[in-house]
Amino acid sequence: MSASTLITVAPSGAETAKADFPQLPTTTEELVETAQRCEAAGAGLIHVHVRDPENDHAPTLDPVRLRDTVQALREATDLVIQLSTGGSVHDPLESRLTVLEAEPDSCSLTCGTLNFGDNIFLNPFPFMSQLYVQAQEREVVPEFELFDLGHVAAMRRLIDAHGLPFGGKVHVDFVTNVPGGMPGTVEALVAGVSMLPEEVTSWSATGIGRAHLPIAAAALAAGGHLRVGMEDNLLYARGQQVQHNVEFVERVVDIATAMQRPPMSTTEARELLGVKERRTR
Ligand code: KMH
Ligand code: ZN
Repeated sequence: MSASTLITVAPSGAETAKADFPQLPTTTEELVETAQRCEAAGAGLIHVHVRDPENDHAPTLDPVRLRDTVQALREATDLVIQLSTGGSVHDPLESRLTVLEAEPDSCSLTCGTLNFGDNIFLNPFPFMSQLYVQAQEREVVPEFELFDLGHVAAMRRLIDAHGLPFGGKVHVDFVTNVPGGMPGTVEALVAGVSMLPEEVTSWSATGIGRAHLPIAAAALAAGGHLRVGMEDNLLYARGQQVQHNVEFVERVVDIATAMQRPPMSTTEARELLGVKERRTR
């Protein structure tokens, strides 16, 4: 079990509209301010979905905005910068591949198609393969997003077909409680962890909505790392909206510290994930 905890913040996602939830950080300035506060509180990695303030803050995969966002975050923080290649459920596969051109440290790589509420989150195996190989070529470390138990088997197939990721480490993240994916229960999480191939060097977990806290506690107890943020949950407590992503980070820092698994530094996070040195400051 790792002595310290990697805390990932996923501050916005692609599903919530700014008009419905104004505290969602969607401009570059808001994202940078969020990243700085979360880093100071103990986060080591930021999982980023870029939005377009000139288009109602809708999700965008515009290459210029992606590159500028990565650069702004890199100049302002030491966080590991992970761009989402999942995008929104409406993004075409070809555009999702171009995310790597923005040269993030890490990219998400979802290991299978699933129902995503009333939509389909499309991740056919040939797309996964293409993304994986391109990430290897561009020296970007993938984080395997596992929304279901079958995704563990698909990741196994990917590693068998193409070898280890850039950097040699294999980090996975269980995203539980999406309507259509694995439930946000201790039993489902433990089943997923027990299936992980031996190549996996670290794992984290998150629970959508009301599974946020139980999955964080279960992951800590089982030796995993944590992901929190407004992408996954909008309520800090029953009936109480979260006002800033740092609230979620601070809460899990307290829990992890009490459980003798304090947050890891950004230097430790870089070593854990095997990311390439791209820092500019
Ligand atoms: N927005 C979801 C459809 C990822 O970032 O890679 C997909 C998602 C996963 O959020
Ligand atoms: Zn995401």
